[in-house]
Amino acid sequence: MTNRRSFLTGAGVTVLGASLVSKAGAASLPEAPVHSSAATAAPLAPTSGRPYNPVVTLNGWTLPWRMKDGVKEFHLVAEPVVRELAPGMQANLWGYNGQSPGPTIEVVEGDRVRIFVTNKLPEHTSVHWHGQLLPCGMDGVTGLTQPGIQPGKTFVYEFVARHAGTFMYHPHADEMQQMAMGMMGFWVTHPKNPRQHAVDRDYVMLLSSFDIEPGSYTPRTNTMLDFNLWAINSRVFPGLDPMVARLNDKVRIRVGNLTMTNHPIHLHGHRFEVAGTDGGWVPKSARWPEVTTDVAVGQMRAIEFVADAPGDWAFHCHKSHHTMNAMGHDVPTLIGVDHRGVAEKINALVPGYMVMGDKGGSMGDMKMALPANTLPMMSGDGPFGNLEMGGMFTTLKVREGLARGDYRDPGWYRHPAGTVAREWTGEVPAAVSAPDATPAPSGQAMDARKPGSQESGGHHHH
Ligand SMILES: [Cu+2]
Repeated sequence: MTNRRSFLTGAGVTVLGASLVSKAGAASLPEAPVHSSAATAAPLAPTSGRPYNPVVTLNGWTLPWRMKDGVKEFHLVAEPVVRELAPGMQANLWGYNGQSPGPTIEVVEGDRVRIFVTNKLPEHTSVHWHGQLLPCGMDGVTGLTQPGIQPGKTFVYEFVARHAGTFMYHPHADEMQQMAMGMMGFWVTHPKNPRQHAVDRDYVMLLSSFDIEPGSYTPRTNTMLDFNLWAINSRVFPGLDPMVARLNDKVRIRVGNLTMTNHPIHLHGHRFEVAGTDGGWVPKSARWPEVTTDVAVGQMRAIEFVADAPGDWAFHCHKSHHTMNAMGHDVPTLIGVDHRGVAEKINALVPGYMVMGDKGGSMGDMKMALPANTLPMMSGDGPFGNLEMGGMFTTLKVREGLARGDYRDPGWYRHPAGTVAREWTGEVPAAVSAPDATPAPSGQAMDARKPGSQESGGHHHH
């Protein structure tokens, strides 16, 4: 754990004087810390106000506040940022305080909260506090509850965080563009009693998607559905840190979805319960065991489980194209197609041409020349080779003997002897094979359905 002071002076964090943000009224504005490192920041333990158990934003950070006359004051700056999606790829995004997603805001049930929002974008914006029960005029819907915050202007929002739970913030202004550019952030309201809903590790993540053409840096913001990068906290595998848990820790993972499609989130090796939504906590009697939970567009789900199985467990969206990076969309299915001779002929015309996928789609071990600033579709080095993953994928690493609050990557799991799937070298029993599917030689009688046949039964004998 770090306290606020060491957090602020830690690597990747710089504090901008408020005067850089706004000349008018500089004295009254809280500082707007900026975070540039893509590493997961240590949990930010509260130094004022009610105590709580801070969350960990995977590959992100929590926004420090100042206490002024009993009010928690935060300062968000909406601005263009450069985000490393994974080593080897940077994206020009929009976000808050130097990063996309913006910093996580953590408060306690009953806190009065004042949030200054400065707009350094080239167009107007607003901030909607998704899931909060607040005065209508603080809801952040441009045109409906407030005028847009024009470039260069600062607005102030103020409300009481009335109920504990899992929330998010995002613009309600030119939404399709601004969210496609990465503008969003997480919000956690902790319970007044820190023992209520207490867990040992509490991870938070927002799901986002981008459409960045291979070789370019800026998302296409008019894309409606055909995104090609599926991100957790604006990072894609192998750019995501593992989630770490001590054996038998109670773990919560809070997931919010601000993409334009649903994501069935799946955890290996454990059973979990959905303990909360953006509407609040689910009563214990209404929970049931799951290993996958669908997080629909605009929803949040807080899952809880006991990390009782040591190992490196996959955690991912179950839509298989959401665990791939860009370039996968226009590749035709070629399994079973005989390419022999074709590649050589094409190679004479297009040097470097590669036949892909005739034995399945595996491209993990292929070394292709990629355009600049482009990630491989399927990558990630594991202890047994290439993971062939991208996008919304990371791991939950459960280990015995970790210290409380130690979030460092413990390395790859060392499996007990005899517990890893291995090649069988003994006798193999004869396998039952499918009926011979070889087409009958021409001239031989066969039963075939004539396309479009109107005859009853549709059978036609040759
Ligand atoms: Cu998905």
